[in-house]
Amino acid sequence: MGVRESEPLDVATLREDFPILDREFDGTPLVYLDNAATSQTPTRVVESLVDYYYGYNANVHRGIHNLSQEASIAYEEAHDTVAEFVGASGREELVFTKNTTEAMNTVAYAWGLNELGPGDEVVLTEMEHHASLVTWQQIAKRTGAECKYIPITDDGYLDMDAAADLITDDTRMVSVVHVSNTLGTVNPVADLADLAHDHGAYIFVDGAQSVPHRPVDVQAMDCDFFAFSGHKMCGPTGIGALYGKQHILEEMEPHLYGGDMILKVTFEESKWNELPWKFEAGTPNIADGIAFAEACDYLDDIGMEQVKTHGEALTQYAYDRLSEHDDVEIYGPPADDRGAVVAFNLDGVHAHDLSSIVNDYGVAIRAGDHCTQPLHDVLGASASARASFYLYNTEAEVDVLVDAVDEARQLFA
Ligand code: C6P
Repeated sequence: MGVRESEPLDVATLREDFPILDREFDGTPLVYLDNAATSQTPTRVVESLVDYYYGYNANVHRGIHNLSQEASIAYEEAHDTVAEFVGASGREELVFTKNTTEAMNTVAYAWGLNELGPGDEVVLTEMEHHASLVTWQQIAKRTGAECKYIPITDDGYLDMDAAADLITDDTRMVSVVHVSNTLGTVNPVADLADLAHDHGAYIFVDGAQSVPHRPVDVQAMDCDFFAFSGHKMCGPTGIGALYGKQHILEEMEPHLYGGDMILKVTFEESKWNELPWKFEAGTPNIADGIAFAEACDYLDDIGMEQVKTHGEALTQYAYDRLSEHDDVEIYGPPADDRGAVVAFNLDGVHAHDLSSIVNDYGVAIRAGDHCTQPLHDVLGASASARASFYLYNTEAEVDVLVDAVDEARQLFA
């Protein structure tokens, strides 16, 4: 498939890349609308794993034999591919991690524990995922720093006036989600980066829900750190990435020690390896790293602009259809200004019951707090149901969801 900037996605053909979408449960076809949790994996990404294990499985950076050379080259080049996918300048700025959560923890431990102290502030938002909220909260407790939260407006945007007041010369880190996994809000991260930098602070952008769905350029947004996960963007589980500006990563001390992250070791001292290996201690996740790059190539071949356009159209459609009844409350900004998630509640039906009923229709959605408990407190809801879309979803699948929600409405009437 070539890049077709202006053409809509050929979803019917594209679905053939995802054999799992043909699954049925007792004759009911699967409708997979839980993509914000984990996306499905196309055949060529799975094949890249098989190719690795059947063809050149060996440890990297540790052997001069042929297999190790092949694995090392593929693993290193995977960093280049993933770096390029988000606009980083090269592999030096792109550390492979287990996932977004581990990327956050890497910066929190390697930078936060060393740099933060009493009087310092970390500014987050009320819509943070627990991956950043809990991480900075705990690092703040250990260092004596304080966390502050930018509030959201009634329509689910960040209150940027409050942001301007909260980010001060005491701020050392601004940690903000790019696209909210619950509200779908697309935050103005470049503006927040300017605000942070005006006060000498760093900004960490959580791109778990943006990189899979829209073109991202970390240099254009001028963030200092950026994190994302392979399993939400057609890649395998167990692999993600931390982007960091090279000069910052160079200044940072590693927080995990062991093999491959060193250049020279004596009984007294150790000298760290060059980037990014300094932050990849021990045998890395070689196979999944290579498959992660294959997923980036897959999305690149389709075209991220088309992926974005398709997601926006489907989100608008789902929003409109779910809004046909006024007993449905949808959280977050209007349909034409959000990421590909729609979190909602049906009056009188708990989100878990709703999720269970739509499951009988083959529809997979998520119910709960979506790892945003404090945000749900702000919304005044203990839980919500969430449908989330990706490049292979169709309007017909949204219709199945809406029919299933109708069924729940009738059952609980
Ligand atoms: N959100 C969801 O269903 P990991 O688990 O490390 O790959 O990603 C964590 C994470 C961080 N930030 C955001 C905005 C996220 O959405 C997620 C993962 C999933 O919404 C699982 S809780």
